[in-house]
Amino acid sequence: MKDFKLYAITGEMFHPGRPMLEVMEEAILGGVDIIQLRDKSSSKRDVLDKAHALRELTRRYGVTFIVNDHIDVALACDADGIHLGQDDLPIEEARRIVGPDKVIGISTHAIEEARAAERDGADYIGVGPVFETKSKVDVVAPVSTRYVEQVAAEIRIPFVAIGGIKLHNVDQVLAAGATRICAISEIVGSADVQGTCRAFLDRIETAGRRNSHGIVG
Ligand code: 3NM
Repeated sequence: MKDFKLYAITGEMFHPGRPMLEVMEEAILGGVDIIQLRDKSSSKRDVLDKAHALRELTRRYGVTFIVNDHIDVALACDADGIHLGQDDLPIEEARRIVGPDKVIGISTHAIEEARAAERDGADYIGVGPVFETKSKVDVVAPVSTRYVEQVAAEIRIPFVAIGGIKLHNVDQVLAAGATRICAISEIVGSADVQGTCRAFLDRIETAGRRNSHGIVG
């Protein structure tokens, strides 16, 4: 898959009164390179409508588009890939359905799940929730930056840190070895979505430069 640094997920409850497409376009203008449609409450028909609209938007800007949970919606709108949870279809079954070219990502919350995802052919994993989050209802307890360190040391496929990541704590996550960051509330709930994305990217790039010079911490 095309590499990425900043991954934004939709979260309409964080921007009441503002159209989702407008907020996600601002995130794109701020530099996010993946957008995921995540909608656990709308009807499948409504999710499909949103998916078509986001597909059109992301294609216009050359941004990767991922659909959460709904493989059928992902295929119907020709998304670049799908994101699975641990209780969704197993990766091998999902791969059989979507074919070799689509991206498959999966959320992981422990190193055993990360190892299994790598073995089963995931293209990337989510690593979290690093901190407490209110954006996910069935969320497990925070895994802390310790789990980020474990994954950074052991897992070879791309991983993205997620869960409660804000501008005020992202440096801890980057210091633990993350090079890709995902957020919902801090991005889409921001009064300045573009500025927040640029600030995240700046921190990610600064941490990357420090690491490539062998500076720790
Ligand atoms: N998945 P926020 S945490 C969707 O750990 C999601 O797999 C998580 O939202 C995981 O940036 C999470 O607002 C919510 O905390 C992320």
